[in-house]
Amino acid sequence: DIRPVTRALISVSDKAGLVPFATALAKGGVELVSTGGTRKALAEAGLDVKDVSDLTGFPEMMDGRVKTLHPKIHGGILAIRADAGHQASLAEHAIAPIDLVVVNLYPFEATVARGADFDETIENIDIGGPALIRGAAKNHHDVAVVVDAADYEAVLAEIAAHGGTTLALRRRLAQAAYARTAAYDAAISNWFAGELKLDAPPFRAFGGKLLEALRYGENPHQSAAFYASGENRPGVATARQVQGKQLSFNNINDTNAAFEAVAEFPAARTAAVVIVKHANPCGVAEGASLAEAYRKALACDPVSAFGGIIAVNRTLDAEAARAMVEIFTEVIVAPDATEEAIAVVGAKKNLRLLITGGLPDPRAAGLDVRTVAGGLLVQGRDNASADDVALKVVTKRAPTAQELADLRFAFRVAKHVKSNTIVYAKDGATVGIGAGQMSRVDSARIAARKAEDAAEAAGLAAPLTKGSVVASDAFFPFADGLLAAVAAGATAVIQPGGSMRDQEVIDAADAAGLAMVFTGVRHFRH
Ligand code: 93A
Repeated sequence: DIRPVTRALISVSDKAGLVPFATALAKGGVELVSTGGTRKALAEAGLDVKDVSDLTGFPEMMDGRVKTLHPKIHGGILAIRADAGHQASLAEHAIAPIDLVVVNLYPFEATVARGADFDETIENIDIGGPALIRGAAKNHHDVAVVVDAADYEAVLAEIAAHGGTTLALRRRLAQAAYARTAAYDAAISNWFAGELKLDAPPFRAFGGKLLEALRYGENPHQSAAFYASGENRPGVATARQVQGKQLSFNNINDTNAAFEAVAEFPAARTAAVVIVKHANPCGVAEGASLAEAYRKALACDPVSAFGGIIAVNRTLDAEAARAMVEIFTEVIVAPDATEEAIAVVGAKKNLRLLITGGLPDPRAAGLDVRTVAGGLLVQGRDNASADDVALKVVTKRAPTAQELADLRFAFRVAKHVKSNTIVYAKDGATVGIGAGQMSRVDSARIAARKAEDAAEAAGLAAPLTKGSVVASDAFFPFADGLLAAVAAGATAVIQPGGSMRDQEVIDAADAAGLAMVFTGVRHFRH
């Protein structure tokens, strides 16, 4: 699979490293062909270089807009060496094969960066260069393509070692070539989007399809739009809106948080409801029916649930819908809904009802993308499931069957609460959720205090955290977070473990008679 290099087409805007590279090629007997500026630079270095127009019989024209765009060039690049028909075409049209294409593009990004005006920026969109690169990369079986001076060395080394390039190198170079043209086109479309004041230009780089322009973003002074990622995942992006006002940016974000969380509960096993406010669950419960699960979820934090988003894991029925329309709710999202339930929701004209047709698979791989200044941060979705983690009992006392069921429930919920996360749960319902604090102790205290508030509102003698279990999204770095949970009345704990002070935390749990299990899996969510 070695391909000797007899003819190289070199057309580079950035001439760094060019002369030594071309000199080495020429010494190896390679015929050099170049565009105007490149040819001039090489000729000045004393090298023998042909002009592209010597091959095409056409001059560069239209201020350089058309230089290499010619069948004599592209035929020489794209001809398959082992194809008799292609070889016949080369011969018939007197086309010289090209074995190496070296191109770096008009400096579009640098032109934008230095604040050039519109016309100059447009003129710096390279057309012929990407065509050369893409053609050579396509025909990498026979042709090597170099888009980065950093690869000059590798090409020379292979020619010296093997008298030509290896298929392995040509493949690697082809991949780099397409990465370069993709990034180049993304830079052009992002610049265009910025010029046209379109929303969220970076997402265009992902090929996202615009679903709708939103009235505004997280706040009224921010523009916003909703894009489809193309991922086949039932949810807010693919849902049918049965009724209600247009979804806002925050509605979409919160609805997604609620629906991804409720999808952790297999519909065949249990009915489940998640109520979300500001992207955090404020009540989650399982039950024999959706109506029962909703009442349990609502009881966790009825104050926060006002104006919230409700997600259910089963077909929404009329009984559940009747319970839900009793207080003000922004959105209900369900895999499906009965006609009767739709009619019940219909009484509230503004309430948005979304039908997704299914639940997203919490175990599915996928991407999580966010922006940072000057960059995009991409990670695999947190697709670890509470059902799959092997629990390790670390205390003297092992959890009872009821505690164990609630521990798994609480950890399932904790995955969907912003860190630092503390979730108290009892009888398949959250009874206190502490989210988004910078210290785990604070999350534990907030969750306990919310449970006290809920108990007071419900006229209960004691908060439901008494005799509850508690989940922590990450290990307790010290015993203090655990002691706060003990003070709130928790009897069992689920947490990843892995702290330097695990033993200190285990000792504190033993001293309080707690049962504690380690998951080995962390669910940070920021
Ligand atoms: O204006 S172009 O899009 N038209 C072309 O046919 C063409 N062929 C190569 N630009 C074209 N190029 C680009 O010219 C190359 O990508 C390279 O960046 C540049 C090198 O020009 P010169 O050798 O004149 O400096």
